[in-house]
Amino acid sequence: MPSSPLTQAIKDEVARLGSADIMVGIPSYRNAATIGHVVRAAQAGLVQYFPDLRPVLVNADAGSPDGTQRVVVETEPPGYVEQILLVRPTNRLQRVSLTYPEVDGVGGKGAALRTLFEMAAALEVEALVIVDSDLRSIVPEWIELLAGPVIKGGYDFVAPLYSRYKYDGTITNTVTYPVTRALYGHRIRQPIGGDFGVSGDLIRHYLSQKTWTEDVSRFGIDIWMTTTALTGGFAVCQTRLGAKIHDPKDPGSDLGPMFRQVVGTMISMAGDNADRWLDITGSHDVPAYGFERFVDPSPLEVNTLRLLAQFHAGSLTLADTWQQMLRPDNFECIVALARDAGRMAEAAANKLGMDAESGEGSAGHGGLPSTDDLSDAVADFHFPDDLWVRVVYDLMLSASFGELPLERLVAAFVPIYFGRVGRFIIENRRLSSEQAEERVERQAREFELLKPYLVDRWREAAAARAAAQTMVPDASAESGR
Ligand SMILES: Nc1nc2c(ncn2[C@@H]2O[C@H](COP(=O)(O)OP(=O)(O)OP(=O)(O)O)[C@@H](O)[C@H]2O)c(=O)[nH]1
Ligand SMILES: [Mg+2]
Repeated sequence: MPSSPLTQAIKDEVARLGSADIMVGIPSYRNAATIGHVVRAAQAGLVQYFPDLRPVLVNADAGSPDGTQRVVVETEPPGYVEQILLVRPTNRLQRVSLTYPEVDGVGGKGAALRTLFEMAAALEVEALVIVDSDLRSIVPEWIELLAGPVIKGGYDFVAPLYSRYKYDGTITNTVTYPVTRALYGHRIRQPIGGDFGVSGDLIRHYLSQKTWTEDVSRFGIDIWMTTTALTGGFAVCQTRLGAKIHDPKDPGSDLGPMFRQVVGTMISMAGDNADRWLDITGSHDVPAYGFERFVDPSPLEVNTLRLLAQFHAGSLTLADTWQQMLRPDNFECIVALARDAGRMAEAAANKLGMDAESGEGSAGHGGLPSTDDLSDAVADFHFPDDLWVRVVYDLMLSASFGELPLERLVAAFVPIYFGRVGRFIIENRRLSSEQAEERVERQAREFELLKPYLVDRWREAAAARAAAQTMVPDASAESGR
């Protein structure tokens, strides 16, 4: 890891706290509206479930201008929790809100977590729980569900298991879940869920890593944590948290940068760890902790037309990159699909009185039609599972063995991801959450089934590269004679 010395203020805080057994870390950026509830739930969880441990709660904020830190500091003190839950904890809960330093000039969620790891290591905690600050559905029990497997079960890494609305978590559903499963063989359903439990040993391992990048300082952090736990051979499990309800995002407008950071990190780690996944076939379940819950998460709306329009727009500006990135037959299929997407989105926009390019409702048209109505209007758009798997694998291959830099490839891939998400939403519009889940599983099986497509090409390219490298000294020796 690059060095990011804690600021003097943070070091002073660590010195004041001395040591702790369990820590809850909450990264935040502009979360004044929601973080109060998260802090209250986390405090209550620490006091109620771990009354004999020495607990600390730390908020690592980006210097939010909306008063996020003030909300944390002004949230009811731990004494309030003791009163309403009628518990007498042995140790007083300590609460801190601080502004974290950037890592090599880059701030973001990952940089916030980096400070939390360093503090947790300095305090010598047994378990660190990380929870997002935009959560609505967190309850005190989440702290037990995330820390319990570490403290009681000897696990090092606890990933969340939650029901999410069928259109939420699209990067997870289309890429990080199936690729992590196919590569490393562990069925971790939410590898970038954002809410984790981590052991003291794994925190020290994180801090010893040399693979920290700018993307890891941003939203690459979650897949970095999960993958580092897997490649390091740590004991991983999942925990049943119920529903994840948080600030909603529309994939087409909010998730482009996040996709680049998450997928860029996933791919560069796959490149660094090929010897750990090339021989793995199939996958296995990962143990789950906690009682089953059946809850329906709140729905969220997605602009399907904009997703398809962006897929098409990508084909107009990025075809050269796509051609270098994808195998020729896959490239032809993708370009044809993008053309379909553009044609259907335009026809649908005309019919619904919307702007075809942006997918926005035009003036005078009251609000956007619902996701279902938008999806009905483009129901004939298809994007086959096996084509998606092949293009994701092509992306991984060209990132490791091609000419173009990873950032450019991943950025160029975003519109293709939009196309795939568009199809996923169309396909799931009339389905229940369980049926949509079955589609995610079907696609994950396809990633496993086609893994030889990736592995065979990977081995060929690696062998060709090794051969080229052994040629080079000979050639220079020749010319030197
Ligand atoms: N400290 C810090 N926290 C951040 C920053 N950006 C995001 N976060 C926090 O990271 C957490 C997750 O961010 P979200 O934007 O909710 O992302 P997400 O829920 O993982 O994304 P989706 O599941 O795809 O919607 C929240 O607690 C944010 O406050 C940042 O720049 N600095
Ligand atoms: Mg969120």
